[in-house]
Amino acid sequence: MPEGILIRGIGSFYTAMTEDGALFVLRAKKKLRHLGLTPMVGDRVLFSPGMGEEEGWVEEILPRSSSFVRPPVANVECLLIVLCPEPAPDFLLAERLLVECRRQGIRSLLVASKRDLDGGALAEQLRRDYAGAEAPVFSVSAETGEGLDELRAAMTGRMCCLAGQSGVGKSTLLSALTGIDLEVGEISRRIARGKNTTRRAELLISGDLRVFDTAGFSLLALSGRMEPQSLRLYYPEFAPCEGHCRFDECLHDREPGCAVSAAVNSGRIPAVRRARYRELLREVRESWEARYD
Ligand SMILES: Nc1nc2c(ncn2[C@@H]2O[C@H](COP(=O)(O)OP(=O)(O)OP(=O)(O)O)[C@@H](O)[C@H]2O)c(=O)[nH]1
Ligand SMILES: [Mg+2]
Ligand SMILES: [Zn+2]
Repeated sequence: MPEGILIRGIGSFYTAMTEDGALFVLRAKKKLRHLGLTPMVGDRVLFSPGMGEEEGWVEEILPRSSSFVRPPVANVECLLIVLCPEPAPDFLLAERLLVECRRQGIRSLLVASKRDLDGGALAEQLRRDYAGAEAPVFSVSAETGEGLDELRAAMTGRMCCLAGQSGVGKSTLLSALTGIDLEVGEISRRIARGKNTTRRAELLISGDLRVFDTAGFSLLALSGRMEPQSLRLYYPEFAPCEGHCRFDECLHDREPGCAVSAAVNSGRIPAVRRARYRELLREVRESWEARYD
């Protein structure tokens, strides 16, 4: 049975692309729906091609390495977390996205865009604050083209997706990176608009790049509940401190004798990173305590 990757989904129709670039229009087999499986853009699938003008069928969805609900995309391997000087950075959103990536084993890149506006100051700040976060920082401008080659090189060979608040320049960056005129995309998007706008996602392929074009990455809450004790595991900076706190169950919040507090006081962990961890911890706790509501 042929294998392909779903590059587009509109309503209940999906477009699969095979290794040699052939395209097939497919619908999901009933048996998948009965199993509660909905194909997502980015899915690798086994399918039976349709005869002539008829659409074919998605027969099987191969295991996903990662998945997001909003936007609904599967197999993201690298998330570009885009921030910029104007609108002012939403650091807490970036923090949530970093945690989500580590939970799902997705590589994360911090992209400081619109560097023509601040001469790279935001990128420098991110390099300080996230020095130990295992998320390399890229300083780019879609306007001048600065930094795009380096970013492109980091994206090559991985299924990438851009995320970040509205107005940070994701669409502009996506066009600059791929050379794909997304104006055209806008038009077809408008035609396809209707009941499924929020579910729209498309995998763009340009040379060696494979990037999802998604409508608004509104991952404002962590997907799925998390035990408050787990959050600290997604902070690589904390790893050297584990086992050195006074309490075994230390959440590195405000407990006495906390090794993370000591590391912050001595400057080994940036204070803002710890402050953002605390904010996120509060959210995770609230959601955890409300789990039986
Ligand atoms: N100065 C400057 N402006 C930029 C740059 N990139 C994008 N912009 C501007 O920033 C604004 C927002 O850009 P978009 O690409 O629409 O932002 P977006 O992240 O896709 O926003 P949403 O689709 O709402 O999530 C536009 O007015 C762009 O012209 C850049 O590198 N430099
Ligand atoms: Mg956009
Ligand atoms: Zn501690």
